[in-house]
Amino acid sequence: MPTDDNLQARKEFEGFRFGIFLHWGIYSEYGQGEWYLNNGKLKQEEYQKAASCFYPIRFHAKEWVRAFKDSGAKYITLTSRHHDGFSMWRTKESPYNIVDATPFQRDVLGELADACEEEGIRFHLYYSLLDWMREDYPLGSTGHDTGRNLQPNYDSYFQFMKNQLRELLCDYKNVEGLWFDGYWDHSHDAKPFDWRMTELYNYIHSLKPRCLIGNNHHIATIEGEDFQMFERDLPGENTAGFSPNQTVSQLPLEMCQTMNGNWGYHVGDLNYKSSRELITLLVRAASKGSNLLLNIGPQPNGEIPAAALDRLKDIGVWMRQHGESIYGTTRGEEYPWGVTTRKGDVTYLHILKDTDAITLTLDKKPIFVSVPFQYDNRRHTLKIQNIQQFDIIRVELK
Ligand code: FHN
Repeated sequence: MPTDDNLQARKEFEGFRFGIFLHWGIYSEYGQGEWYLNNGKLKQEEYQKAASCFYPIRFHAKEWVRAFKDSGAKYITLTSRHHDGFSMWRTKESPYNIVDATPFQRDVLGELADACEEEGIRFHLYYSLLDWMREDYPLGSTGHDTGRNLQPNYDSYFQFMKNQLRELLCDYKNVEGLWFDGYWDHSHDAKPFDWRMTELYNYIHSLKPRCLIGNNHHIATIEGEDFQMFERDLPGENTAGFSPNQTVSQLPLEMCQTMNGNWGYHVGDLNYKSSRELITLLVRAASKGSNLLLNIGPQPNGEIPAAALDRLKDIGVWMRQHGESIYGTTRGEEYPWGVTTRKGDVTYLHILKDTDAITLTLDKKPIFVSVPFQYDNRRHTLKIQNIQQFDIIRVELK
């Protein structure tokens, strides 16, 4: 049973509608995305050398967080440890971490946690369930060529994860959400693999009852989860092919998407979606009752790529003007011309397609419409003309 605190946290999370996802680690140095250890078939000794020269001289947690805040984002989700097993905080559980293994020696996770606290931004953490480096992690479908001497022992690996999660939740006071990933690594096992997720969730909630747990497992929600996530897809759509069996639950929803084509920094990927495309995605997500967790892959020198900053600025300008139609809204409807979002008796019409006029059947009489309109009392239809793509029309019902 979720506590009252937890239910309150879920409600607040649902109202946020916009967050920033950060994939940052030593993989960023290779500039080949966060799967480079696996995809490049590197041996761990070679790959790990990147730690000994990780020195992001231009990293300023406050500048990052201010840029996210100005974009209108209400929370961030940082990769605390991705599949390469490198921990972005001062963990006692492994020397392979940002403080002990790099010349930088700074706890970037802690600095971002503090900056978020100061700026009033919610702080969530991504945590990989799978590990391409540890010998005790029972090998799944990935990370076969990293050259470790495998000694699978899930009890020991499970304990390691619990210890790390305890550090994250107890040493950094403002961690309000955990975003698990990698569960799918064992989805093709001949004998079903028991991740002991419910046990892990109970442990997390025993440490911090209001902590919001989500898992990118691409299946229906598991007991103990507090929000449901969809990778590269609006809830209920399966265009990316990750989630054919993922039904939409009653939990708060979140979809994640990249700004370009990669999660981690990729030096060759300048194929960024336009600001307009990203804003449209945010609107569509809100209309599905979902948050958008928009990803950025920071550079190895500690800077946010300029193309990402440009888009954050544009989104911020739009959110300052139109945020009312996004924050705290509930699921709306989809129409040939666009979508709607709702807040109580107010419906926001987001015109996403090139259209001159729209006609809408309402279940109540409008008492206010932000543009000239005609209302047919008999048919209960609202007609609006002379509209333009990307207009937002506020309709208040009696
Ligand atoms: O393998 C990861 C990937 O690197 C990235 O973190 C994404 C984010 O949704 N999740 C996994 C793929 O499903």
